[in-house]
Amino acid sequence: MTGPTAASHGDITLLNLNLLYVRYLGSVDRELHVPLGCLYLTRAIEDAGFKVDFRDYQLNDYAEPFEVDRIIEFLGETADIVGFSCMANLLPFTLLAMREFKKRNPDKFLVLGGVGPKSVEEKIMQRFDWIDCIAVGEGELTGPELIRTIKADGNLFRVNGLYLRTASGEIVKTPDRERLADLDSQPFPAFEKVDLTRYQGYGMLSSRGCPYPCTFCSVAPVWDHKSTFRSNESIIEEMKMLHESAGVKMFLFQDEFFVSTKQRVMDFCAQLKASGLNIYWKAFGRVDLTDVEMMQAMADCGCVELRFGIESGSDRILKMVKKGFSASDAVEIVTAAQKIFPRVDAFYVWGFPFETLEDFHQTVFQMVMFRMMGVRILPSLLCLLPQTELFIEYQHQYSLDFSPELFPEYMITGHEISTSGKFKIADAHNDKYRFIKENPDIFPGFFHMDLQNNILPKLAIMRKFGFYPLETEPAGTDSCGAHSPKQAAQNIATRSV
Ligand code: B12
Ligand code: SF4
Repeated sequence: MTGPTAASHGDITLLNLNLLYVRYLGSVDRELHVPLGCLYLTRAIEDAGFKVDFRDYQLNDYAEPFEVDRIIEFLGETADIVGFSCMANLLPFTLLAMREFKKRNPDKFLVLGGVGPKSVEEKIMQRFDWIDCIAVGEGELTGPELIRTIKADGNLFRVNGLYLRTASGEIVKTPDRERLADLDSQPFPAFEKVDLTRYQGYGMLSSRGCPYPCTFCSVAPVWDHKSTFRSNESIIEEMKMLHESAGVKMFLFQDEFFVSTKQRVMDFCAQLKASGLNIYWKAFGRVDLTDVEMMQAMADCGCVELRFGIESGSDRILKMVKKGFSASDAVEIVTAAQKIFPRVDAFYVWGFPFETLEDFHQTVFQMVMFRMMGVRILPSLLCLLPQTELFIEYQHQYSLDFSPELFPEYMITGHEISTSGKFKIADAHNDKYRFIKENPDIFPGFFHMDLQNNILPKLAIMRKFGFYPLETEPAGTDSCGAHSPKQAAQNIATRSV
């Protein structure tokens, strides 16, 4: 089934493990998103004259995809260099799958990339000797250089943006990989490598990175707090190409800094309207960078959903996490947005170790109020990703608690089963959680700070107000509302063909 076989290996086999998979007792929620990061990387490698054997694990149809043997089966025959791309949620599974793959293919060179290993690269290299190399940051320059160097003399210590191991076992980090300054210089992702009609989510990136300092956030540090931009012409050209070649009607702007400046957004809207493209789109706003005129212009050219990271209804918390706006600013802009767009999303983070019950009640109050206005509320339990300022600052003040019944939304992997308001680890996946518990410093996102006194009492309140299912209710979730192409309210198709 699934993966291609021997005939198609090239200079590198690249496996996409960035995927959305939520398992319930009787069903699975899978949303297939075009794997943009891997396709940008593929384009750059192929333009440098190498052949990429790209495999998207989203397209597997295994009943149980998270057994390491399934990955081995999916990969089958590969190139001599095998790249794995993952986010933090599937990092443990990816590492275990790479161990098994290396056991069976000791001569293959295994590279780990993507945002999953961010900030824990050195620990991974020290502890798991089956990983030959970790690539950090954007891959468009690193990927081709890596292949070229392996094919030449193998001296990877000359390639920027890598973690490597010397013959004596020492871990070496090469100089940082420079960011791509001009995103327009990058060609479009290698869409021809995938059957676009198989996907439901068509992402777009108008920029990369966010300059803000929010202490709980993993996006900004992933991109080293720097942002780079594409021109509106390039973005609209890509939308046009996808619309014409694959009938894409709904585009999901994935970048958090879409609304970087009013002028840029107003120009984009004017150009999109002038292009005559009959499409819909969704994007992220930011409370203090968005105003009524801008939102009206967005809605006038097809924007059907705007999402705001509100995070907290408490000014004390907003200040502590360096969010940069107040609770009343959020009320004002979300109220205005709700009158303009068919759908408005409000994201919250709860469970900060320094969040008092008073702070928390202010958040719940705001969420209830927005919900009554028709705003979609998407609360997420704080996820302690290792690159976040919050985790770095508080990691020594609290022990890390593990609960097999409760994981932050960010760490849902598909190994666990979401039952009525709780998670359940299937016996077959106990090995993954053993691995996680043995390495809490590498996988802190699966843990909590003060489960008993901080998280559980707040969860009970969330349940009481209907933001999480009661233990007696069937589970269901808008777990990845951030990216979701679902547009139930309007029944707008993702593609026209
Ligand atoms: C699009 C997206 C998704 C898509 C992924 C689509 C796909 N199939 O690829 C979907 C919707 C599936 C998704 C899901 C999730 N996502 Co998401 N997602 C994003 C988003 C918005 C953009 C990612 C992207 O396209 N980046 C742009 C490309 C260019 O970068 P890239 O993918 O990192 O790839 C580059 C490099 O990393 C490198 N590279 C990548 N792989 C490899 C491999 C090799 C070998 C090499 C050499 C280089 C290399 O080269 C690429 C080109 O430069 C980011 C936020 C952001 N703005 O970055 C969050 C983000 C990646 N997601 C995140 C998370 C946590 C999730 C979820 C796990 C949880 C959640 N609730 O969102 C879920 C999965 C849930 C589940 N139940 O399974 C976190 C990851 C944190 C971390 N440190 O891992 C991010 C950073 C958002 C955040 N708020 O923190 N996501
Ligand atoms: S939470 Fe949003 S605004 Fe804050 S740093 Fe992260 S992406 Fe930027």
